[in-house]
Amino acid sequence: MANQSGYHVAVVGATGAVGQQMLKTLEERNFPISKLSLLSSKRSAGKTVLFKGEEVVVQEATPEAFEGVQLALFSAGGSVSKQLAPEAVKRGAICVDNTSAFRMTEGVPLVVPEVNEADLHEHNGIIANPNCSTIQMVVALEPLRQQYGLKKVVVSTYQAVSGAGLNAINEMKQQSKDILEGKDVTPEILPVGGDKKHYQIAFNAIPQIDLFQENGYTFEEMKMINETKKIMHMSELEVAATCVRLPVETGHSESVYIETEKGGASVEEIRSLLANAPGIVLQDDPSNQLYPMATTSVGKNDVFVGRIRKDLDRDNGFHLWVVSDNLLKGAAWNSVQIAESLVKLQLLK
Ligand code: NAP
Ligand code: 3JM
Repeated sequence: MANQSGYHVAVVGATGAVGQQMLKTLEERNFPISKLSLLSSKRSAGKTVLFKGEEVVVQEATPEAFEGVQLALFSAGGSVSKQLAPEAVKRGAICVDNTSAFRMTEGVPLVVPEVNEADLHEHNGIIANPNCSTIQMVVALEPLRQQYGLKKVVVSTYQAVSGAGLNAINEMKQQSKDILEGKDVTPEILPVGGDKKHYQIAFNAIPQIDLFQENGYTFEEMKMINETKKIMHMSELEVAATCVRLPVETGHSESVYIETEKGGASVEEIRSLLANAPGIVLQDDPSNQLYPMATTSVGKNDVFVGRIRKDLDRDNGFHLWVVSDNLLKGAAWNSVQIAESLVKLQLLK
């Protein structure tokens, strides 16, 4: 697809769960695109995908496919990014990478525009998009950090299957149907495609997302811990995470406990602070049973916050419930938002 004004944009992993939302978001935001290259593995090369009513043919992602590309949005897994993002940079592109491949690499900005947009100035061609669970949490934490200072964060997640890709969504749906029909099921994907064992996700809760590390935490939990410190420039922040997969199609929920530096804040003050913060919608009215839920976050770019309570034992302790569409603010929207920031800051040539 080509027209006169805008940038040559490549979407790597265009046929995937994130890639599809990336295209929808680029279309909705009317991002300035002069040429669009849709890239995937050999399996999908030749298929067509609709963008702004036009059929675009998907090509295999190769180093040569990045000739002339100015902006490349990667969401095709870490190994694809490790192999192809440097090839895209070599050819003059800026890459916004949705995988964990470069997030903790020094010199690679890890950006959530509501929190650390200015870090984009220091890029060397690759900008990392954080993990979905990290993004929605730091959007909620940043206004609290600015106002009260932050000492400690303890988070438990309730994550949707769409975060594990299209195959995981299909596995949950098929399993649910089979179980309701009294059939046996053979889990093949969740909790992690590449691990030794697989467990039923339908009607279940699995306390494993990504592979276990030597310290007993999973990689998803370590992503939340390390990425939060990097994005907020707070290596001293105490962070602990427990990540759980639920049979929810889309929308990650998080129970977040924080301890602030300054004590004495009231729930009302925190509500009004968050209600006026960028990227946040406050949904917190227990008397009317108003609180955020996965289903009501679907299709929205915002981070929803509710259930704000003061800890019963600590004056500087607060509990929050944070929900967002994991494929939008957690992935596609944050990436396109980074691209819009690059344009605004005149960093995209
Ligand atoms: P998905 O639904 O399984 O889609 C995977 C996409 O990658 C497809 O377009 C697939 O193309 C493409 N792909 C696979 N192997 C490839 C290869 N060797 N070369 C080129 N393209 C290849 O997965 P998803 O949920 O969209 O996630 C994709 C990646 O995005 C994940 O692996 C992860 O790293 C990242 N992600 C990040 C977040 C976040 O928190 N920011 C959230 C979710 C995912 P085919 O159609 O040809 O198979
Ligand atoms: C979300 O490389 C892979 O197999 C992708 C694993 C993955 C990641 C990751 O580590 O990049 C699946 C789902 C993520 C993520 O965003 O951290």
